[in-house]
Amino acid sequence: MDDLKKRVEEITALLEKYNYEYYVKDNPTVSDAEYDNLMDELIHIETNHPELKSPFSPTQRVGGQVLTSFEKVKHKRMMLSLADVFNEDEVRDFDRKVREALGVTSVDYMAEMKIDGLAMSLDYVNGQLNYAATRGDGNIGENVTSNVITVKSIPVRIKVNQPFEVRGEIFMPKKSLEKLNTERKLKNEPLLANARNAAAGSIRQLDSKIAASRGLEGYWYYFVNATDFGITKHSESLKFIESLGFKTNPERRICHGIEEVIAYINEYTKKRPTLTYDIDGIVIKVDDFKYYEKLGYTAKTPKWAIAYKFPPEEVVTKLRDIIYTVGRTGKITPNAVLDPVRVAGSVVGRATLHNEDFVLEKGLKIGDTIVIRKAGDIIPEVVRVLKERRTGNETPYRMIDKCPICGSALKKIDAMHYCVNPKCEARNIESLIHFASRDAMEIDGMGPAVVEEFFNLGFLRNIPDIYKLKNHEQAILDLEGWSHKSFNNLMAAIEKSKNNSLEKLLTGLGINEIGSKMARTLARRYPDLEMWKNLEVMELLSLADVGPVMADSIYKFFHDPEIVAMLDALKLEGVNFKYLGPQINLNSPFANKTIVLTGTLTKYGRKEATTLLENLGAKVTSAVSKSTDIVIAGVEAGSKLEKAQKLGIKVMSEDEFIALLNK
Ligand code: 3B8
Repeated sequence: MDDLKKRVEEITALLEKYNYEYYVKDNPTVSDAEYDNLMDELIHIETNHPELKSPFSPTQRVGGQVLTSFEKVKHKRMMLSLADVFNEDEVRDFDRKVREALGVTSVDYMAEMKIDGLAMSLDYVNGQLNYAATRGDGNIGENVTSNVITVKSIPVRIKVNQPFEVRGEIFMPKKSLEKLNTERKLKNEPLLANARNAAAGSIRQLDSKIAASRGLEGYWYYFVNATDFGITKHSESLKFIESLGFKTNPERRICHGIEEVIAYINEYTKKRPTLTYDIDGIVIKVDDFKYYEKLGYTAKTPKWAIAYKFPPEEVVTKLRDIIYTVGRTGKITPNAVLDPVRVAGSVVGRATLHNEDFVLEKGLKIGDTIVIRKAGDIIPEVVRVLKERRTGNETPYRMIDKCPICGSALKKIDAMHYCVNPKCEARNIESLIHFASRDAMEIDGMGPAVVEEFFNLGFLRNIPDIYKLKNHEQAILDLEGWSHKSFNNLMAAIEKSKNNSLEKLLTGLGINEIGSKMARTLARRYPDLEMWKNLEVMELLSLADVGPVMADSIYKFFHDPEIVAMLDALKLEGVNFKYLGPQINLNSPFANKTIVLTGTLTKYGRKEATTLLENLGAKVTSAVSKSTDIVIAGVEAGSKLEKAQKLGIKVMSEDEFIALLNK
């Protein structure tokens, strides 16, 4: 047995060494076959002797763990983020403030790539990875170790026994993102808009096999305990963690004074497209630790570092046309039709123009040469017209005055134009799409394209028609792209939707002002749709969170004879009208209580605690007042706790709260 244990340790040490050579140094010393043989031997031993299997075994780094949720981790030291600056002047301002605070004429900085990924903390105890955690709110993050260890360049053991924490970025290299998006396109899944979303989405997978398949990487840029090791400079701390096996980004440079920083920024602005990963800026850090304390911190950011963010990429293209879309509420939106161009990682052919005023302000004419970019790196927007490029052949813009779909006159409300014809096809199509959508009735296989096709063929005119689609079986099977299997799947999804809880139906009905969150709150309060037909405006107004506009909208909706008829038809089809979510337990000490959460809750996050309390019939609010019944105070509770004590409101600790949850 001891021999086997020794062999496991031997193989583990070898595989860790080979991982390091291959994934960190990019310099393998063994063949794939040799590596695979060792891995097979280890798998074999672990299968026959599960007691010898460690969660950090090299065999576990291909994924396999499936969690139901991520545990919370309280960071040993606050995990801060960086303040952003957007131009050269602001970079110089930063330098000036640093020099003034320190009373020196020039400062050495370290300039680094600002990687577009997900910040991560790696904590080691006795030389063994203890956890990998996300930043979260800086105080409490999530334990995502099972996913992070699938990044094979990360050491799970280090040759240091002291408390040890490094921080860095987990990211998805450009190649991995492209591959993932190609796969998603084939499967008709929505594409990931950027590297950050892709990395965050991968690390949030509960099944670590998925994270393992995403080709993630990590660079480590901050050594929390550096001074405990006698290290005096950031640049040295990076060399030190590198010597322990951590991958650091080689594209870094010590800059003597701000002019060298500016030169570095200019150099890497040019080099950016040649990097194998996405960066969204440059990080500038004071190199010498002896200055850190003097420079200090704000609540969220250190004052000894800053992030210079690149301006969004701007691209020139042509405005070919302006076309209009009609939303579910009848809202008319002008859209720019563009010559397709590549911008910030994807090809763009459309951009929203919001409303008439926006187009007039920008002074757009059809045929214009224009500049576009992506706002927040995701949504394409028109920046400006290049008037000097006009030829005289451009067509002036005029807002339409009739609905492009049904032809009825548009009505202008504030800045927006609306088609107010309730029978407008476009509005009906949008309503049907909304009803079937994920937040609403969640009918798989009934996306926008299917709804539109069925609508145009006359199979679907209104919501109850969805439940009569089975009568069109032969006609649907005759359509291109449909098989018995896909038809049956759709029918099953439609049947399933009949059993949805009330909040999904309420969301799907598309009552103005009622989104999915409000629908849930209201469904708890009035758990049967039949009750809704008799609600008075005054009663609705008495509810917290319901204002006059919403109350009026709900009242009008349920007093519209056509809608009443539609609801009766749905009931006849067997659609459930009742709330099926967690029942309010009137015996719970939290039922009907108004509760404020303050401080940091360590077991449940704030969101989770709120849901738990709401499910018990409590109302969770943010400000302490006379009408507050209970204040639940977590770690480091501040002014709200003081106020509660002043007002004599009952205060509960997190432990008391947890103990009473199941009462
Ligand atoms: C302190 C130093 C936050 C960061 C930091 O590539 C701090 O250094 C930080 F409070 O967020 N995205 C980097 C990157 C991010 C940070 C950093 N260095 N290279 C990044």
